[in-house]
Amino acid sequence: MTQLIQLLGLNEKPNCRVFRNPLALQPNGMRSVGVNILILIALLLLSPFFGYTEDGYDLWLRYKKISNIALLKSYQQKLSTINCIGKDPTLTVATAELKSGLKGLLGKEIRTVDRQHANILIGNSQLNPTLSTLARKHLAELGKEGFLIEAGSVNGNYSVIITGNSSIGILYGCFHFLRLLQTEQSIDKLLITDKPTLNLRLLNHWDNLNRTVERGYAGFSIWNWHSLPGYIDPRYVDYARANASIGINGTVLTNVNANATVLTRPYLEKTAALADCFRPYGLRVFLTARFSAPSEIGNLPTSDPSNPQVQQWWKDKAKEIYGLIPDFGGFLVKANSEGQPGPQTYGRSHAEGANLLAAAVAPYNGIVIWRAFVYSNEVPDDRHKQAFNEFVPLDGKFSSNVMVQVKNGPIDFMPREPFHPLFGAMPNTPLMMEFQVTQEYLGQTSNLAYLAPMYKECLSSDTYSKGKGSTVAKVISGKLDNHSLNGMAGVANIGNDINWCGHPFAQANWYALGRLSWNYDLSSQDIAKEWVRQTYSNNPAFVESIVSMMMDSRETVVSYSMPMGLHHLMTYGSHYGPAPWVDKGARPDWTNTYYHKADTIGIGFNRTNSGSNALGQYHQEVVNQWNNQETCDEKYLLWFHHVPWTKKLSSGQTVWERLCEHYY
Ligand code: GCW
Repeated sequence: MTQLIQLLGLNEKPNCRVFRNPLALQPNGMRSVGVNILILIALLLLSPFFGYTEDGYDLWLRYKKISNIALLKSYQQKLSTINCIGKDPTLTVATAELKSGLKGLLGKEIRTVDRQHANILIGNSQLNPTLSTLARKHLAELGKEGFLIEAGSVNGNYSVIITGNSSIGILYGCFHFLRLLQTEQSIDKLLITDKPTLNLRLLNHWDNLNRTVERGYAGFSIWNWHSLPGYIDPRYVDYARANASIGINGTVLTNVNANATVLTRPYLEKTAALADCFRPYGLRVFLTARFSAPSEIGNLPTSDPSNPQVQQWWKDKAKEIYGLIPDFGGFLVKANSEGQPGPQTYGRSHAEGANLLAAAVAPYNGIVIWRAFVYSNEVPDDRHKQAFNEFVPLDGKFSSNVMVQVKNGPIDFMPREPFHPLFGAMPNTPLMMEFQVTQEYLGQTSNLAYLAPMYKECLSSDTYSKGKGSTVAKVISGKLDNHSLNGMAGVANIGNDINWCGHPFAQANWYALGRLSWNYDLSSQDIAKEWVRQTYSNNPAFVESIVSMMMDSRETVVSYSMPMGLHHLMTYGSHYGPAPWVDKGARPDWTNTYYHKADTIGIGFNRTNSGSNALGQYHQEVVNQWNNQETCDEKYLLWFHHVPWTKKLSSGQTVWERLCEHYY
C-alpha cells in the first residue's frame, strides 16, 4: 500500500507543486499525481502484452496451458464437465482445485453439470456402482487416505471417476489426476489406485513466535502470530494446498527450541485459526511443548513429571487445546538437548517425560513425538553414540501413543551420514524419521542441493535388525515391528519469501519430502522429473538437463564440503561453507578438529573398537561392511577410520590425492 501511495504520489501536498517536465521527478523524488495515474493506466492497458511475470509463488501448482498442441486438444475434447457427489469442505476444495487447475492447463472453463452428463465425477461411495467390477475390488485396499482413479470411454463419451474412502483421499486423487495432465501423461484409460506408505507425513517448522526461523533461509516465518486469529492470510490456504498436493498431512508450527507462550490461551486461539484453515486439506496441526511450561506459564514450583500438579496441568492444557482444536495432532518435544529443559532436569528419564505428555493427550487420540536428538554437555563420549546409549535402554518403556523421532544420521543432518544406529535397535518403539529439508549444512539457499538422493540413501540402508532386507524404510513404516504409528518428518525450508523456499530450486526438496513420505519407493529421479515437469516445462531436453543437474547436486556438496566421510566441517555458528580449521567452540564437539582429527600422520575419526567403538552400535552385518579400512566404502572411510594421508586406495590414489580430487 505504501508503495502504491508513493507511486501515485498521493502523499504529496498538491498545492506545493511547481509544474515542470511532467515526467521528470520532483525534488522529493516523486512524479505528479496526474502523470502517475496516466502511467498507471497505460501500464494496465499494456499489461496483457507483457505477459505474466512469475515469481515462484505458484510452486509446482502453476497449471500453465499444455504446450503440446495435440495433447492439449485431446485433453480439451475429453474434459468439459464435472460433478461432485457429496458435500463437505474437503470436497468443495477438491472441486475448486480441479476446476482452476484444468482451466489453467486446458485454457477453458470446466462446467458443473448433473451426474449423468459429467466427464469428471468425483466423490464418495455413492459413486461405487459406477465403477467397473475390477475397480470396485480395489476400494477396500485404499485405506483411509488412498484414492482410486478410473477412466475410459463410456457409451462413446470420456469419463473419469476419482474416488476414495474419505474426502481427503478424493482430494489426493484430484491432485494426482492434475499431476497426470501437468506431466502430459495419457488419461485415455486409467485404473490407478494409490495410498500412502506412512501414516504421519509431517513438516516441522523451526519457527519462533517473533517470526525468526531457526536455520531458515527463506525470509521470516509465514505464521503471522500478530495478525492471527483475526486475519487469515490467503497464503495459509496456499500452504495447505501445496502440502495436500504432495500428501503431507501434518505440520508442527513451532520451533523445537520451544517457547511456552504458544501454549497460552491467546496463542492457542491463533493456532486454532490456522487449524481451521488447514482442515479441509487434511493438514493437522501439532505444537512443540516446552517441558518446563508448567512452571513457566502455569506458575507451578516445578515441572517434574512425577508431581501430580504437573500431571494435572498437562491434562488441563490438553483439554483446553482439544476444546479449541478437536483434531489437534499432539506435541513434538526436544528435551534435555542443547540447553532445552527436560525430565532429566528432575532426575527422570526421557520415557517418564514423554509418558507424562502422552497421558494428557491420550483421551483425545493425540500423540507425543519425542526427539532422540540428544547429546549431553557433561558426557565426553563420542557424540555419535549418545542418543543410542540413552534411548535403547528405554525401548518398551514409552506409552503406546509416543513415537521417538530420530534424525537420519547420528550426528546432525550432515551432507552425508551413515544411518542412525537407533533404526533397528528399538523394536518396541515406533521410530519416526526426521529429515532436514532446510539446507542448514548443504549450502543453505545459495547452493543447488536436491536432497531426495540423500533421503533415499538412508531409507534404503539395511539395518539387518531382522535379517537382510530390514531397511530403515521398513523400520519407520512399522512393517518390521508391527507399529501402526509410523511416519516421516522434514524440517521445513519455508519462509515468507515470495517463492516460499528462498530459491525456486529449493522447492524441489519440500516436494521430494512429501512424495517420499507418501511413497518411499519412488525413485529420486522420478520425483525430480515430476517436479521439473510441473514446475517448469515438459520439454524433454530441458527436463533431462535440469534433472541431471539436480541428481548430481548433493554429491557435489558432499565433495566440496565433507568428502569421504568427513563431517561437521562447516563454519562455526552459521553452518555455511567448509571450514575444517575451526578448533575453538563453546564445547569440544562443536569444533571441527574434534571430528576430522587430522594430524601429522593421518585423518578421520576412529570409531572401530580400537577407537570410540560407535560402529559397535550397529548390527554385526553392518559392522562387517564398515569395520575394515580396506573394504569400507570410501563414502564412510573417514567417518569410521583414522587413516594415514599416504594410504593407497583401490583407485591407486592416496587418501590425500583423493581428498584433493573431491575438493577440486
Ligand atoms: O542441527 C542443529 C541445529 C540447531 C537445531 C538442532 C536440533 C533446533 O544447528 O539449530 O535446533 O540441530 O535439531 O534440535
